[in-house]
Formats: sequence, C-alpha cells, structure tokens
Amino acid sequence: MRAFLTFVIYCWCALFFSAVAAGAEKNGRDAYIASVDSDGVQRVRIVGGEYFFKPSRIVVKVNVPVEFSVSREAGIVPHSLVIEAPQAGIAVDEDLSTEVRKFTFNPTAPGTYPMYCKNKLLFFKSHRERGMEGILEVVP
Ligand SMILES: [Cu+2]
Repeated sequence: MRAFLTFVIYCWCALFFSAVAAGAEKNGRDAYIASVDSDGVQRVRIVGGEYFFKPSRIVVKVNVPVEFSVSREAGIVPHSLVIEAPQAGIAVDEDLSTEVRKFTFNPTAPGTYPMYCKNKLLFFKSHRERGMEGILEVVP
C-alpha cells in the first residue's frame, strides 16, 4: 500500500511538472530570433512532434530570405508545417519527414502569422488543437 501511494504521488508530480513545462512553451519562452548569416540568409531549424513545434515562436526580419530546415521526430504519426500569409508572400505547406528538408521564402510584410500542423486523424482532435502550432513573427 505504501509503495502504491508513493507511486501515485510520483505520478502526480511528474504530471504537474510536465504541465508546467508545456505551459512555459506555449507562452513562447522557447522563441528563436533568427540572425542573418554572412550570405544574407536567415536560417531556422524546426522540429515537429507530438504535439509541438520547436521552436514554437520564430522571429525573422522582413525582406531578408529565410531558409527553414524542417523535420519531425521519429514515430508513425505524420506531421506537416503550414504557414498561410499571402499578404507577406509566404505560402508554406510541407509534409515533415524524419530527414531534414529545406525550403526558402522571402517575408515581404511585418506581422505575426500562425504556423501549424494541418494533420488530423478522423474523429480525433487536430494536431493544431492538441498544441502543434506556433507563431512566425516578421519584424521590420
Ligand atoms: Cu502533426
């Protein structure tokens, strides 16, 4: 009985701290502010998984080319990365692979644009609803 109680308390603590960590991530503490490389490109590495993007908040400069290197964690669940911001010349819709894929775009207007995974398994919440979303912030 005592061992069982210890186990229950341990589980509670583990749950509590993982919830706190998830909350911190949602608040954008893992923001990544891109720097411009010597060849004039802002490079950003993004990893997706159940159910997050890392980093979940990305800050890039306007009118400077951006190169995203994206992949997903190992596992059977498929993921994607979507950013629809035609007003800023951004149209990203990529399926994520465990191998890193690169693509570039040029953000043409400052603003805050959502990025998310469009995947959803029938009858279940979408990955976006489960927290697989983030923010791309384009700054002057
Ligand atoms: Cu997903």
